[in-house]
Amino acid sequence: MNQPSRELENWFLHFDVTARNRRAVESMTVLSDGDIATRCLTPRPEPTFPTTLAAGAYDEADVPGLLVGPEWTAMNIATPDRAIEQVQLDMFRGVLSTEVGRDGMVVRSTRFASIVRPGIHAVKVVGSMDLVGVGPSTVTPVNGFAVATTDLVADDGTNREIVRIAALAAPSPGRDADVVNQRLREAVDMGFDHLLAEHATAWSCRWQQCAVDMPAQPALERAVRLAQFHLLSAMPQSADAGIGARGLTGPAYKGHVFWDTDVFVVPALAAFAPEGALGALRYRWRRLEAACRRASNDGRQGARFPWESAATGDEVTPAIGRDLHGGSVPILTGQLEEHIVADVAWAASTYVAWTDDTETARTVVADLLVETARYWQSRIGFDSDGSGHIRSVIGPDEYHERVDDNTYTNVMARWNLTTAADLADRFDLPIGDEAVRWRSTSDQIVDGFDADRGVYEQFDGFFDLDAMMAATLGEPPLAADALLGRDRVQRSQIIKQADVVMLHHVVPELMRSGSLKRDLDFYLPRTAHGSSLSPGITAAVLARAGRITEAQKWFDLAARFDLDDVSGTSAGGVHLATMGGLWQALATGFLGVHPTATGLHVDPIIPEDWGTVTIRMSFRGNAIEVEASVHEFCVSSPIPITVIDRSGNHRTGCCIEARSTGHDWSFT
Ligand code: IFM
Repeated sequence: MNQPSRELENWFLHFDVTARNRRAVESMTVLSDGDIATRCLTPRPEPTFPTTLAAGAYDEADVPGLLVGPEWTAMNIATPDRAIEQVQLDMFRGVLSTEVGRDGMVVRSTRFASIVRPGIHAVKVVGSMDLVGVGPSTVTPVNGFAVATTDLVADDGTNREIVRIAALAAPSPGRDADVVNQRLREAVDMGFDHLLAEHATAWSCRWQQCAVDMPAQPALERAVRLAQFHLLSAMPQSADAGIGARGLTGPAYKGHVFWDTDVFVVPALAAFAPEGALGALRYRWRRLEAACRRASNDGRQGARFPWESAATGDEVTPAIGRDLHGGSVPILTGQLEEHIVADVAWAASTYVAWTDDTETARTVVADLLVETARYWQSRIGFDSDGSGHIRSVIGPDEYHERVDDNTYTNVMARWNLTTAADLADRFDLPIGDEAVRWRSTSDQIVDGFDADRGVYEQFDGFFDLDAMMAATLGEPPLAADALLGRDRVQRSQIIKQADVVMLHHVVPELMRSGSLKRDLDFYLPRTAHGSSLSPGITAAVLARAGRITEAQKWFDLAARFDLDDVSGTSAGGVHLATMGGLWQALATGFLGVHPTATGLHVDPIIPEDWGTVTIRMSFRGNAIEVEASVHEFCVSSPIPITVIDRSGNHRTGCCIEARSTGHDWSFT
């Protein structure tokens, strides 16, 4: 197997900081050890807000938000007038370098958040003594966080160097008050350079397992690496916490956990950092009791996971939001966006497909699948003709509310019921005749397929709405609800994000033959891509459909979503679902890589101008590499694995190569 390309330039991201992009750059350059994150460019007397966030540390408001921790980077640093600030993120080593100043009056900083010792963060600042002052001498602990810092100051009469090492701990009831002092002493004894070296080595080890190389497309390569950098950084290490929609990179959505994690982030991590995917599943599993309580309060059985989740696993979606004009709007997703229940189960099953972790399948995954299946069994209503329905929901397309039989929700519920029944059989779970009932319900539930059109109807009555196309409002991505108004958009066929199309990515095996092309033709012109979740999955599905130029267009958009602050919302944190979707689009969409019961399916559809693409991941405990171009692919593994091509041919070995025959692959 090859080492990840160490072409230095493509492991660095450079930003010229301006008043306009400052907040987005802060988000993209947050350094997180998984438990605690620091957001800061050059340290200043007035630090960046929020400087410190911790996984799982929320306040106790009705709608809880992430607590903001100590401003440990505050420093007595002056900057000359009209100073230019430049920032460089070294993704290979997890290090941020900054430079601010002009006319030779420059302050430089180097900072990291140790992934070897979570909670130890450090910064070194060097600059003219006129600019770099000593202090402040203490950092105030806030919001229950503990913090201890040490400044090591040196100067040569002209320049001053300050090394600040901080030990941080999130609020925790049983925490030993002295623990941060002890950790700080150990870190100071090791010294900045040693701490940095071990941290950088740990990052490079992470990359050995998962780096993507796209040497012919340096901009895309950097974007995919940035996505992986933030996905890896978001994995809680010791905290019992989920992964929020923006990780710990900013305050947007108050750090809440959505389906973004289950459907967009977990499948990517399951493939290239399975321990992170397992952490996300355990977060859900530990909150099963809260989900069961919710279902019971609703008069249902099993577990109903919240649309937005924080520390406890209770529903924390706010009831009211604001529109662009500051008017209040009711938010119904917390009551109605129920597909999250199946999404959680699906993520669990995806983890097992990649890892073959039988112990987790028998325990964590079995519990999640059984309780979610029980929920659907009690939620689905039956008409007199025996057909099963799920009425009054919101699907992934949030422009349409209180709809009946949303296809995404119904098909995912069907998947949930049958997969839980299969797992119950596999492990001989003591659930009586429930599995039999689940199978029969899954047969009865309607899926909205219109045989005449060959298209799934997104929900009952969708085809009767105004057939308006997104392009009539402008070039997507666009916020069609803001442009048209809530009522108008609800009466139209314009949809916010991939909905039926999502299913072709998530559960393609359940979709009717021939529907992929027709669903794409029908829904793409109607999709506004008003959610950051949409472009990546759209690219993945288009690639599978062989529509490569269109797939590239949406892939490029997902790649630059935060880098170009496409939606103007990156100030609130990077979009982790877009990042997970980007990796999935590359791996599942373009390289056609996904786990099956008998081996790894590989069927690349690589754009000519991409040259060779290499992805690294872990398949059933082995570090593997897939290298693909238009003409050939090669899968390398330390022990023999089985690869399955487009036509279902199997080949087992440590180095499996195939050549394109034009329409198919031929193993060589
Ligand atoms: O989960 C998403 C949803 O699909 C669209 N609105 C934003 C949420 C958080 O990213």
